[in-house]
Amino acid sequence: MRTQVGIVGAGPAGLMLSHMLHLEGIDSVIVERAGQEHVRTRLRAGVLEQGTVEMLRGLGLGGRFGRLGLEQHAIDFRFAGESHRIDFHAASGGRSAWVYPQHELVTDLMDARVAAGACMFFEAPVTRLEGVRDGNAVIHFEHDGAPQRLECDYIAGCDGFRGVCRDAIPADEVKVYDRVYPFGWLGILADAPAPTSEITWGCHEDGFAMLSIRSPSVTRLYLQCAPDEEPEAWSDDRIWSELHKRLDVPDMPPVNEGRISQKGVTAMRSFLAEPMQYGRLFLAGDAAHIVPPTGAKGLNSAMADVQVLGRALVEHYKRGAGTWLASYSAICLKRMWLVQRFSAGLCTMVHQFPGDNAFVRRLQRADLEYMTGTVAGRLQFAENFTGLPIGA
Ligand code: FAS
Ligand code: PHB
Repeated sequence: MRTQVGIVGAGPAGLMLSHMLHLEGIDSVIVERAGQEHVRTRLRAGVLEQGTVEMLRGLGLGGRFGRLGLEQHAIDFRFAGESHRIDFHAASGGRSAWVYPQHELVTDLMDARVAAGACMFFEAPVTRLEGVRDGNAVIHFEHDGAPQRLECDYIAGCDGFRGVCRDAIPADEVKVYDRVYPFGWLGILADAPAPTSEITWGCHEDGFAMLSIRSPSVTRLYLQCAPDEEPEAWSDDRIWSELHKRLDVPDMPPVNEGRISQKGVTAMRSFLAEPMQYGRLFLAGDAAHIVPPTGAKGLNSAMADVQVLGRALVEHYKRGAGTWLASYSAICLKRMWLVQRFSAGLCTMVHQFPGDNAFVRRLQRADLEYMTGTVAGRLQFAENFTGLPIGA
């Protein structure tokens, strides 16, 4: 079996790349270890930045998004018992973010690939890559109980943090930057409408909390917890009590309670592997980088990588030029380090770290006051939250 671009992973990065290439008449094959239904229904991110939305609309994927996506203009930061809004729409000169659950985006992408008759293998774990350096790239995978091989011109490693593609780069050719945080997020889905129309952060001395939105009747709420917390250790009563303590302030409607339909703990990590390319292999999305979900940058960074990689492959196949392919990693890393800076900075600003003394906690409060209370602070947050330029 042979294709122009072999894609490992059918998450948002792999599906989006395959869709982009298809629109330009470039052949790709996706190899995914999980089942299609599992991929479609995994609950993850929830916020799209302006650049991702422009990408969806530009690639003919704005239909369902246009009906279900909820445009956001501001975030309400709660600290010192008060509400401190950042209107990032005004501060950024009219840029927005949208609430649109990742599984809805994956559904849109998967439906588009199925409708186009894409070649996709599910329940097909990739076991190893071969020949990425010498130009005879091969993806080895298993499917229907038999070993398979896919020969490719190029391989896109879109297989997430725990995939196999990053390890295809020799250890002495890759530099890893890693930071694991001493806390996690207990995330719940609740059948309860948001009390206001805005994402709300609780920067409380007992720990961080967030209220986000998934639909007019469903809210996504997070509580800072121990990194190895068992979700079952949190009763519904304990969850709602902590959410009210960390999010409610006088003069604003309190958090609405409702049936909790999903409960899980997400660990927090900042991770980046350099370079993001090696020979015929190109890493995109979580295969190359992880950010704490604080800044809502995981999914959006995957889309930004794919926008650059898709453009580079189209330039190569359609115009015979290799400039973008040669500089793919440099272009993505320049932007990704700024995304790492924003995500890690926010994470450090709003969470309570074990062992921090009163001075550090007062510095956190000063950072929040500067970010929400000054023109420069609001502009910096707005530029980053609505999305940095891609491919600059
Ligand atoms: P993905 O991990 O989505 O997809 C990789 C795919 O590769 C998977 O389908 C996997 O099955 C497949 N794969 C792996 N190994 C393979 C192999 N050997 N062979 C074949 N296929 C293989 N981001 C936010 O912005 N906000 C959030 O709130 C947020 N919450 C998250 C919660 C959780 C529990 C997790 C895990 C992530 C969360 N993220 C969040 C980050 C998330 O949205 C990612 O950034 C996004 O899924 C990245 O997309 P991909 O790079 O496509 O990787
Ligand atoms: C989410 O809805 O998952 C979300 C929203 C805003 C953030 C981070 C995550 O800053």
